[in-house]
Amino acid sequence: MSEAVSYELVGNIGIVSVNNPPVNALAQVVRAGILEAITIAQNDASEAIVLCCEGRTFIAGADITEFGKPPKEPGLPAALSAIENSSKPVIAAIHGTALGGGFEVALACHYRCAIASAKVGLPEVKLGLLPGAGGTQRVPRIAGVKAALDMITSGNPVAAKKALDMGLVDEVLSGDDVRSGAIQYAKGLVESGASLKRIRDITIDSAAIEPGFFDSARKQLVKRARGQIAQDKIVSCIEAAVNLPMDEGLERERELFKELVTSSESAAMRHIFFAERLAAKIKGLPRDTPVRDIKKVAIIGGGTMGGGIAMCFANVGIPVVMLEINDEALERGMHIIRKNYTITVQKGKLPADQMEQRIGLITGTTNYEDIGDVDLVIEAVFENLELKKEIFAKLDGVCKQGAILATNTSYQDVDAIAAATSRPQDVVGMHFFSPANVMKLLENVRGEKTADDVVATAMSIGKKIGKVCALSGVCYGFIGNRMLGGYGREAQMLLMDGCTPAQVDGSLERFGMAMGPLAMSDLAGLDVGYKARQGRTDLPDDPKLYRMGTLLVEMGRHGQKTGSGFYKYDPETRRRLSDPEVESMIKEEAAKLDLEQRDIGDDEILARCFYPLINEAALILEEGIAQRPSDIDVVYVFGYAFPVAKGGPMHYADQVGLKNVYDKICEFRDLYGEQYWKPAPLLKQLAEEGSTFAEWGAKNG
Ligand code: 3H9
Repeated sequence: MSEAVSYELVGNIGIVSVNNPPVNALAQVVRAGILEAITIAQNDASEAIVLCCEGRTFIAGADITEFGKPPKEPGLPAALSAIENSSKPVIAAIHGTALGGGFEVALACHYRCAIASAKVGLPEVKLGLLPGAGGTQRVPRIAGVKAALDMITSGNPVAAKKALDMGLVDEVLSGDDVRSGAIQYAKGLVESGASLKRIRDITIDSAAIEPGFFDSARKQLVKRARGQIAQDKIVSCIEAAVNLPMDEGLERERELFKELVTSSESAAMRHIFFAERLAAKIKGLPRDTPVRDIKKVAIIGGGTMGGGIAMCFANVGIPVVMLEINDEALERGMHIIRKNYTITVQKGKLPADQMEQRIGLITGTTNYEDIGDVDLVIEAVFENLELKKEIFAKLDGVCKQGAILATNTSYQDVDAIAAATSRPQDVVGMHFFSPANVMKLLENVRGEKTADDVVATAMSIGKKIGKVCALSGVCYGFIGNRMLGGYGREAQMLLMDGCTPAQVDGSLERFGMAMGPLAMSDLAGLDVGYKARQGRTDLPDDPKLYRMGTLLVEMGRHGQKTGSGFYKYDPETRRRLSDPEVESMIKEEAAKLDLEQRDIGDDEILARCFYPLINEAALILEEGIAQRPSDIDVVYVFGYAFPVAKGGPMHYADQVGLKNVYDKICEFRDLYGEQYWKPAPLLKQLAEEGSTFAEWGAKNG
């Protein structure tokens, strides 16, 4: 037997046990081991076979590291055929998460039992793939076409109880001991003379599918897919499950899986899967670095940001004290929190009683003395360094020793804030993204004096509250906002050179950005950038620079909140509409500056907006602000809605070719000046070496 799979006979039940830590992925040794064990079990005294797993989970899927490499025999279909064609019933015993190929193994079994805490799912779409081992053919046969489509195109897991209701599992076991529960269940099946239930033998009633069902599913998925191709192919597979015999359906599924596994989208999404996990690791810090216990949290500031952060902690059962300057502000903050939870309840995503429980965990105060006992404070007041320093000096006075003092600042100097206390080792940046209860990214900022265990705690508590964490060093804007400067600047420069706002945003949205930069500025408020620019002395004296953004604010067009900005907004639907007034104003302003307007295509728009971002990222890497290129990709995908199917700006740059990026930046430098376009030395070096950020990361990250 292979090392990763063992087989033993316990009474009349054969036990196939997979042991391939950490998540029992279906590496070649596992596939071979299952095949061998099932073959042995055919000829021994067993009357039923239980397939279970050691460790924390049932099989969590194919081994993703094998994709993109030459296939190794046996393939998964061979192991699944052996299970399905077994002469004795095979029972999958599920604990943890049965995902992807892992759940497909379970679906090939004749019966599936699970403990109550288990989940099953087909998350392949999140890797730009589709279930390639029968998932698209078997799930519609047992759960129905609509449920299968929802499950496979969302990729979201289903808890055991719901899986039972959907017909995905046959039994939810009592207790946590999956192995003995499954043995009992198997014995019961043997005693009752249960048949070999093969999902493949079920026929789907195609007459029950409404005409046009698949076409309308495709249309609905286009928006969610944001340029990804897997969704459409999943619909094709499920259509095949309805219209073709099982073996032909499996063949179709295999064919489309092969197309996806070699696609650039899936490569990008797999890159992000591993990048996300790598970002949690801190260079030079052992994995088992002790973390501080966080049992109670205080948030300073109950505005939109503070309220959102409070919700993140209440959502995982951690009590929060929210501190505001007066009762009125506090009440406003609590009201926003209640409103946000109510929306979640109305959407059916949270039971009403849980909403009350969560709100019950959030208390308010206006007195610093009341937060002396908390383990973590997160300051979330507006961006004013002096105010933040004052607050940290107060925190230093009241907080217990060992409490972590975090600032949610987006730009300010964490070291200067830390210096306002007598305990800079306990000060760290925890930069949440708005809305904090929704956005996945948490950019933790390590100050010069931040203690290792404080950094480790910020990363681990971030994971606990469901965030994807990345670590940044201290600089203006940290990783994400620092890179954004040139992106926003060029979006406006393009207007002066001949684009309309809709053209700029359209190009970036077709690329896959959730929202173009000008529409995004309208959403955030044009006055925000305007005010930030007022205080800056480092900007070139150039009348072209941010001209439209400035003029629009001066006209009272602050973006969505005033009903107009780069666009106008339908007062009823809030839909954005091109505004001919803005378009002619752009032309007039360009004429005043003697600028020649020209037709600009998508390629130039993408290069002008993204290459400054990539160039800044190269500086960030050289300066050691980011630990590795893939962390920057994580920041952009989870914090700035960069399309995951493009893998983040660093991965994208590698795909375009760093020489191409560098040459273009040099071309723009010659056209528009070095004050905007100055190639980063690292980018130049890698371009000349014919290397990539990924290769640099592997050596230095
Ligand atoms: C598929 O199945 C295709 C089939 O339909 C068709 C085949 C023909 N492979 O996430 P964690 C590593 S596609 C390789 O931190 P958690 C991970 O990188 C697959 N490695 O733990 C990490 O390594 P490290 C469909 C994997 O407890 C370590 O395991 N399945 C895989 O927070 C721990 O991971 C999926 O997409 C893998 N499949 O979460 C499921 N999975 O320690 C993907 C994990 O070096 N996996 N690793 O950083 C997950 O969603 C989560 O890992 C899971 C555990 C929920 C299982």
